[in-house]
Amino acid sequence: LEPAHSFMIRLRVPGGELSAEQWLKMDAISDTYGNHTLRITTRQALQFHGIIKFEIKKTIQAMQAAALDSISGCGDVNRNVMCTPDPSLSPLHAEIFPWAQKISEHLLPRSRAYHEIWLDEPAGKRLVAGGETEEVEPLYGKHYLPRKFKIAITIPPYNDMDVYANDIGLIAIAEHGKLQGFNVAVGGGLGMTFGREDTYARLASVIGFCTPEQVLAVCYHIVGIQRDFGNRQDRKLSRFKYTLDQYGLTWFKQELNTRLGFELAAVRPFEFITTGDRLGWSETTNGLWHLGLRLEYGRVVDTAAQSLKSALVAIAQANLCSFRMTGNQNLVLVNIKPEHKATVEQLLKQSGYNPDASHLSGLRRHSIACVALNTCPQAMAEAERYLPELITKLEASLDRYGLRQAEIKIRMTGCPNGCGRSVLAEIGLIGKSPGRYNLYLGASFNGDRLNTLYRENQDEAAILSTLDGLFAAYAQTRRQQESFGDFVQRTVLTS
Ligand code: SRM
Ligand code: SF4
Repeated sequence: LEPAHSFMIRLRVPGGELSAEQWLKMDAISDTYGNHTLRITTRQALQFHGIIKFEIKKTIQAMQAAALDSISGCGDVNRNVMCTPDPSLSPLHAEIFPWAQKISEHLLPRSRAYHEIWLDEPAGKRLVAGGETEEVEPLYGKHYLPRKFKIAITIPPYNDMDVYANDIGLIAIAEHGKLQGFNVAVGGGLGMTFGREDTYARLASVIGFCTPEQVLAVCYHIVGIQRDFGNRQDRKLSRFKYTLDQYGLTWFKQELNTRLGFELAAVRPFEFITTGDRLGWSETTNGLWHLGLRLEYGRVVDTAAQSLKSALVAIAQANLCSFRMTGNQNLVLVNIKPEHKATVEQLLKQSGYNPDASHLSGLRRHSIACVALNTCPQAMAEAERYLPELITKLEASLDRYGLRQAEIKIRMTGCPNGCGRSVLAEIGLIGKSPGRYNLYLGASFNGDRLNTLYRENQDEAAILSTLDGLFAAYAQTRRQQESFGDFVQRTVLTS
């Protein structure tokens, strides 16, 4: 008898949008085939854990019945394309948001293998070039990319997509209320491997500007360059960031311009203020309301204390909104009519969930944790299951120094792969072994500076004591408006 192997399946959801009907169908999958939880990821997708091998096919077919798929959720291809999901962040949002879908579609593999294997599509619909019998992949070719590839779109002044963490970051530029195009940033990637000094996190470099009409070609050819020049000998060095650093940005820009047949224009000015989500109610000019909900690391679950999963089902059943997942593992309920606001709020409150995030500390509101134990095979330490408890202990320090509402960004991952983007946190904790973490400090609040390794292999007591000292100093000697990351950078890391 074969053991009941259990799998994780990741949905592809460009921009993180699900209709109420799709939400209900995904919720049903989690109960029928999964572990009764939905897990919103740091790339605005949805994961199902605990899918038994014999039920993978049924799960994928249930996704298809909701017009959703798992194509490029994983693998050496372009992954889920992210876009700022909250319509209240810009009047141009409705114009920019569909680009996530368009870019995702443009860069999808053309193979019908997924449809044949999982959806019982008859063989024969394959793409074959004149006389060939083998399938042809126009972009990915025979061997696909050397490694995964990631794209995100963000709308300044919000950097809620952590755009610099992506292989391609697209920064929307508007002038006089009209979308002009996108600044293009290349070569971001956060993964590192302990013991391999030649691996490192790198922020994307902003290299130019393209119009909306050019953006599909720009993305396509950048992916093509990585396909042709990326390292295929060593997977630890195969991300696009290493290709760029090996060949240099000047070479890369020339190669891109040649493939495009035009030059990228000069970078346009922009400014980022935060990587956080807007929580709570906000209204758009069309009179519709949006409710940003802070979730505990993306896990949608019913517990003894709180039945949020059921409340979201009730909201979806009444068709009161659409659902948009954020890159901070949160959820925005969008397009709520004014007359439905009270019902939405009541359903959430009845479930034990308080939609007013101001009762949470600033540290908790700005926290991210990756999945880690017990489903992630790479995890060396806890993250999602432990960070809430660690924050409770840190809140005692914050209270001591009057910092409960201070907006400080903390992120934890169970290993240095960086799924919770901990190297972009003001306080970053990266798991080394059970109960022990490397402590990184000093990233910027707006996501444009990485942090620095401060202490290695720290247990909880050491982490609490180090941070207590730093919080005390921050409360006493910070400059006006100085973020915790900037403070630590100025007083500890560079002094
Ligand atoms: Fe990730 C691998 C979870 C975002 C860098 N990531 C994994 C795997 C599949 C573990 C594995 O190799 O078997 C994790 C599954 C855990 C589980 O039990 O579910 C996993 N990654 C996640 C998610 C679910 C974290 C979360 O808590 O939300 C995120 C899913 C995103 C999505 O929807 O597509 C997730 N992963 C990221 C990010 C953040 C981002 O993209 O903004 C990064 C850092 C950015 C980057 O790519 O550089 C990231 N994941 C990695 C890496 C390191 C890649 C590298 O360049 O070295 C791995 C390992 C690998 O690829 O070999 C990895
Ligand atoms: Fe797993 Fe490491 Fe990613 Fe966390 S950072 S989900 S432990 S691979």
